[in-house]
Amino acid sequence: MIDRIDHLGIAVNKLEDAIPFYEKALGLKCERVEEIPSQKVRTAFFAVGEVHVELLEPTSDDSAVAKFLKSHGEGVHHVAFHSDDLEAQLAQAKDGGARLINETATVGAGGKRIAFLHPKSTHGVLVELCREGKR
Ligand code: CMX
Repeated sequence: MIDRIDHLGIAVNKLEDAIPFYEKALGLKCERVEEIPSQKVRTAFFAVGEVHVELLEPTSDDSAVAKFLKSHGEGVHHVAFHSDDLEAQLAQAKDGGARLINETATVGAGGKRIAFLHPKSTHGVLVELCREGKR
């Protein structure tokens, strides 16, 4: 069901300060900036082959990313795996001992369906599972 890494989420203090590094120093192109009110973030996406880098800037002090920045500083925030069957993937994760942050998928950037696994149950990495469309 998991067929690729979809994106790496990187927490940054300000998109406008971080985007130039990816564009000028790495030569990548910012495809789009998108605000996701439900996650309290603004995001910027860069394609690297079929994988993306997603920069995450908090839009509120009580957002998950603001809390992460306070405790960890800027850096890798999550790894997102693409799955062709999100419901079955979540059931497998639960059976395998992962703690589901989202029991059912919610809508994230680009209209994708997303769900997170708690880092305390995944050897320290916040894991996102995602898929386009309805299932
Ligand atoms: N990666 C690894 N560890 C992390 C982490 C992360 N991104 N975020 C928190 N943790 C660790 C903390 O360091 C802490 O560990 P210690 O107890 O050893 O210090 C522990 O997790 C805290 O866990 P908690 O008290 O249960 O939860 P928090 O209130 O800190 O929230 C989390 C953490 C993962 C449950 C919360 O951030 C969450 O629900 N995330 C999912 C949603 C999200 O991240 N949205 C933003 C991105 C949206 C997008 O990509 O579009």
